[in-house]
Amino acid sequence: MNQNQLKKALSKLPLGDVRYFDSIGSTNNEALAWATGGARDLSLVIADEQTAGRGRLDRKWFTPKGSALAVSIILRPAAGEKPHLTRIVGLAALAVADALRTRSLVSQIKWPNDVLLNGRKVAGILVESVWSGEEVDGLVIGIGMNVLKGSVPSAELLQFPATSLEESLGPLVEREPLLHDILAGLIALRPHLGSDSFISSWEKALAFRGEQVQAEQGEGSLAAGKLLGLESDGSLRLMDEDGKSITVRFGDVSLRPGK
Ligand code: BT5
Repeated sequence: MNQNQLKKALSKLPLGDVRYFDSIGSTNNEALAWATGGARDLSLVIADEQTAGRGRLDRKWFTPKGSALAVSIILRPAAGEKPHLTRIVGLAALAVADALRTRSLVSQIKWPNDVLLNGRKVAGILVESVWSGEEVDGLVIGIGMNVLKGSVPSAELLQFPATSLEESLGPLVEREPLLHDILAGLIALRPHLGSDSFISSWEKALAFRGEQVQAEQGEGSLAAGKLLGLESDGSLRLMDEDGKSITVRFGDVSLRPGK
């Protein structure tokens, strides 16, 4: 990643501080430590390569050198945002989807934390919190996106098929303006986090809406039903075959098309 180009691309955004690494274990780990140590709102950790990138639980996220976007955004939630922190993963996913839309790509959000292009995962999001006593004092939004083909892991490493932007846009996709657009989208959408229109935009962007899905939770428990939409906290609403409503809460949920 070209650091001068990166600086230039981000220079007009109202960011905190920016730390860039050619290679790092995990940008989220660096950002969590920095947030605990007092990083300002909208500070960023960006890396060209991650050697220990993380997904949810102990899953791995692959970020090979020179081909992907790996960024962690630190937020210091304002008092008015604190009741809506479960929506932050939606904020990040919508910001990614908006940046893709400006490149004429229609993506979908596979609830809770994946962005799909042509039914394949192009980006994953990992939101983590820093606590001060009983209060969330900081959030780290980690976004990993496959830009060039070389960033897509081989199929045996994946639970869900993956793709890269290159597969839709060709090899000339630049990471710096892409990151700019994701951040600009997130900053623009953030004041609407608590609104009803935020939830309806998120719902509209969901993959499998109106279709049968299976949501596998933690130790293998399975909820199945038609995907209706979202609760106001961002939980997923399904309807089972008896017409009964099911709420799938955040956590380690994997969504798949149902039968
Ligand atoms: C995620 O977890 O999708 C969240 C990924 C967040 C990554 C970012 S990169 C910047 C920041 N720093 C970090 O250390 N993490 C964040 P989950 O839903 O648990 O999905 C993980 C699964 O995605 C893995 O088990 C693989 O099957 C698959 N996977 C790993 N690398 C991938 C890639 N590059 N593209 C598509 N799928 C991938």
